[in-house]
Amino acid sequence: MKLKIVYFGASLAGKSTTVKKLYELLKVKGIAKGEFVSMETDEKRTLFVEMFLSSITIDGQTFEMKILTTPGQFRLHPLRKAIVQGVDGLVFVVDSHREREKINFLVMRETAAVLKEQGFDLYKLPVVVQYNKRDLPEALPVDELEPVCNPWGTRFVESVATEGIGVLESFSSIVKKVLSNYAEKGSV
Ligand SMILES: Nc1nc2c(ncn2[C@@H]2O[C@H](COP(=O)(O)OP(=O)(O)OP(=O)(O)O)[C@@H](O)[C@H]2O)c(=O)[nH]1
Ligand SMILES: [Mg+2]
Repeated sequence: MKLKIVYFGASLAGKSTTVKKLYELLKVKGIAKGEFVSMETDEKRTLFVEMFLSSITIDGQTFEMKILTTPGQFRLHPLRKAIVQGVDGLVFVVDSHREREKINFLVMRETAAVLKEQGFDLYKLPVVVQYNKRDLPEALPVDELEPVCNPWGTRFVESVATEGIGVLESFSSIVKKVLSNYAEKGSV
C-alpha cells in the first residue's frame, strides 16, 4: 500500500528543516530509502518539492510512504496544488514566532481551499500539528496558538527542527493516524 504524507505550512516555518532531519533520522534506522531530493532557489527557499521514500512493515504488511513538503511562498501556489493531490495525511508545521501567527492561519485556510477543489476536506483528513521554533524567545505559548492553528483539536507536537527535536514524534503520530484512518475505512 502506498501512502502520501505532506508537510505544509507558512514559508520559513521549518518544513524543509523538519523533513531533512527526519530523513537523516530514518536513514540511521534504515527506514528511509534512496536519496533526499530537493530543489531550492538561491535563497534556500523551497522551489519545487522535497521528497523521500520510506517503508514500514506492520503485521507483515508493507507500507510505502512518500514524504513531501510544499513550497511555502505564495507565488508558488500552483505547485502546492499538485503536491497535495491524493494526500493521505498532513503535518501542519506552524512557525511559533509571534509575528507569524496570521500567516500560519492564512496558509492553513489556503491549503483547505486547495484541497476542497480536489474534493478533500482538510478538516476531516488525518492531520498532526507541529509547533516549530519552540526555542525562540519570541515563540507564542502553545495555549495561544492552539485556538488559531488547531481547528482539528488534534494531537500536537512541539519541535525545534534545527535540533531534530519533535521531528520523529510528529512523523510517527501522522503515520499512526493515517493507518488507523485506513483501518476504520476497512481498507487495511
Ligand atoms: N530557531 C529556529 N530556527 C528554525 C527552526 N526550524 C527551522 N529554522 C530556521 O528557519 C529557516 C527556514 O527554515 P526552512 O526549513 O527552510 O523553512 P520552510 O518552511 O521549508 O520554508 P519555504 O521552503 O520557504 O516554504 C531556516 O533558517 C532554518 O534554519 C527551529 O526550530 N528553530
Ligand atoms: Mg522549504
